[in-house]
Amino acid sequence: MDSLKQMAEAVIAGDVEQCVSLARQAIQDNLDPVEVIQQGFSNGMDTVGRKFESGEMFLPEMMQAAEAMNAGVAVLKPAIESSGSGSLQEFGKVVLATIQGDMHDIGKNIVKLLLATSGFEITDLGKDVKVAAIIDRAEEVQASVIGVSALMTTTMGYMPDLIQELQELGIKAEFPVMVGGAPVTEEWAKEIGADGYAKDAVGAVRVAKGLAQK
Ligand code: HCB
Repeated sequence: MDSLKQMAEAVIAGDVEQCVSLARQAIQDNLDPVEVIQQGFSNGMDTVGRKFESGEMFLPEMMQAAEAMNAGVAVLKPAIESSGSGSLQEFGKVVLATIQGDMHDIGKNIVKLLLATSGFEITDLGKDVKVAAIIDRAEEVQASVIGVSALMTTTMGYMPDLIQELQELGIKAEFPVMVGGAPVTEEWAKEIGADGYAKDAVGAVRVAKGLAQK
């Protein structure tokens, strides 16, 4: 089995030690740490999600898988940070949050890591963040981009609220909004009037750079 497949399997098994060991091996083998996260660990998470939905896995196993993935990502973090160009170019400020009602933050944290290592200054508001708090902080730090994450169909609905609120306050043009998270699609992002959509963290860096330079 190739190492990316082993990583996915280790996440599915919720095996923290194996995730750590595979991540360490990946660094030794000079594998691209971002590819390792996206093609390895995240693929495992997709399977976990499907198994949870079909009733083959339950909440404690999903939590264990999340712990294993976080442990692997933590090992890769310094390698991503040291490969970043953050100190070379400043692209602007991003206020990041997982939207109200939503406790999923693994993806948002990966987006944060890549944005930070690509030259953005990040204000991370964490998870389960109310629309008003996101807007307040964006105004306070004079953000170049607002990045929001939603992992559930039930919480995606707060994203249009954020955009509507910015419109009502007359500050929509000042704060472009980038949306993402597994259930979010490009079409939906357009429909709600978001300024950008990214399917993964690498895409989020590209989209944020475009929005920050407008
Ligand atoms: Co959670 N959960 N969960 N969960 N969970 C999902 C999201 C389901 C889809 C699983 C399923 O049923 N198939 C489902 C949601 C169904 C729906 O849509 N309504 C679900 C459910 C139902 C729940 C609970 C309600 C379960 C319960 O309690 N009965 C509960 C929700 C609690 C709440 O939020 N109020 C819950 C809890 C959990 C945990 C705690 C066990 C754990 C989260 C741990 C944590 O985040 N700290 C968890 C997990 C891990 C998942 C799955 C398996 C994986 C999510 C994940 O981390 N993926 C997920 C299934 C799935 O999504 N496939 C499942 C990996 C990351 C890297 O991908 O998509 O988040 P990502 O991020 C990408 C990408 O989207 C993009 O870049 C990232 C990196 O490449 N991106 C952005 C993300 N945000 C962006 C923002 C931008 O601006 C731009 C790009």
